[in-house]
Amino acid sequence: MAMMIVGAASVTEQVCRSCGGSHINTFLKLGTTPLADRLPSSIDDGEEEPVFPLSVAFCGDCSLVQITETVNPRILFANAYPYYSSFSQALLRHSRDNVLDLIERRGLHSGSFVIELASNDGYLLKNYVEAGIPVLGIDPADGPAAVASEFGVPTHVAFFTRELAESLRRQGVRADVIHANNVLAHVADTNGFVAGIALLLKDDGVAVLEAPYVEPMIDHCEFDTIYHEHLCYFSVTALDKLFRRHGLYLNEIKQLSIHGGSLRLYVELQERVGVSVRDQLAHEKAQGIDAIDYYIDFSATVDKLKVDLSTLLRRLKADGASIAAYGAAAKGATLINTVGIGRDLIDFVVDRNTHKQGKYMPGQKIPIRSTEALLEAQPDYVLVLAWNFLDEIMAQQTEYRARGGKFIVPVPNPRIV
Ligand code: JHZ
Ligand code: ZN
Repeated sequence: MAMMIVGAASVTEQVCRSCGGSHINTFLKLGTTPLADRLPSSIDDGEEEPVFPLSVAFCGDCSLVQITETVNPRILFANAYPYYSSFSQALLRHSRDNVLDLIERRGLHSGSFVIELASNDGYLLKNYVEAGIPVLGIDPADGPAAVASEFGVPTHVAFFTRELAESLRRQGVRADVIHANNVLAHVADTNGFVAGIALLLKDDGVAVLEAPYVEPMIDHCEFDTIYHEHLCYFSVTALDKLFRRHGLYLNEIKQLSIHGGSLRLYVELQERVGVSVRDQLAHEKAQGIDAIDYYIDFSATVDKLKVDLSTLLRRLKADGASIAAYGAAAKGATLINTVGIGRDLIDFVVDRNTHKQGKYMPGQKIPIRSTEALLEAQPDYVLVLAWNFLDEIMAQQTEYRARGGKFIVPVPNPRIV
């Protein structure tokens, strides 16, 4: 169903999203790509898929890595957004462990209050509900929010903004814990979002955020995690400056393996910066992550990976092999569209997410099927687009492998396993 879009489809930013500085250096251009989570319902629905420029820049003033194009969030998130967190067991375990740790460390109980921004299908908050701790989810995507309500997670369907935070605060809402996983990088008004967190925290509350970390993205050539939903690629240096601007302090961090390497950030209204943050700031300085030189070679590394992967797939195909792909992930859309992997190479993509099955990959229009299709068709190779869940996928596909099937992992260098 067509929806009314208020405002332009996209804008090209001229200044830094975080500090407003004008020393923006573009270091990677991925051309124009379609939207990674907008899955066409047919190969030819007569509708031209919109494409947008995808270029990455470094801010010389605050060190934030960011894309320069902002696509209207109503186009990105509100209309049939197909990402549902609960399809990965590893992510569910990861989220549950996080909640249990916080309940214990902060002594949370039935009188506490927890908010999650971008609560999706309730994958995280349901753990608090089980423990009898009151929660509120906030998420603009109505499909996932409806599932959350079924889990007993009350969800306010809206974008989280400073204005929403002000209105909740006027109603007396303040939280002991605010979760925000994989959402800070998605928000166009970065400063408004952080200001909203500051408004909703109790004086001794903590905001616990997760975001992919720019260091492994560069070092492991995870360029496919770049797409229009991801406006920012954070370093600790850039985050520290962002939070301080709003009277918040990044006091503790943890490095996590999820999504190819992420940071968990513990942010509070009181300044008590711990050794984990001090050490990582020193590490980033020593590595040069706070300077443009660190990013300059990335474009050549990405180009090499693109050529290597394309060559590998074309060679296998020329030798008569059949190839499918695993995971209709957003990052998969970047990979296939920037490398040029179409239906001539990949017969189909499988995904557990029932909301993605029956649809097509953006741009290349490769059909998405259920994971059973792997045993039905037994392709010789499967390109793992959701390489961040490789262990989970391999464990699940023992039968496919026992029958001789092989996986191709695209990053950091294409390899067959
Ligand atoms: P997944 C997501 O990106 C969403 P995506 C979002 N854009 C974001 O910010 C990042 O994460 C961090 C499927 N799957 O989660 C599920 C199986 O089929 O890595 C997903 O469709 N079987 C907000 O979309 C896809 O693969 C499985 O066993 O790039 C994985 O996508 C598992 C584990 C997953 O990220
Ligand atoms: Zn900046």
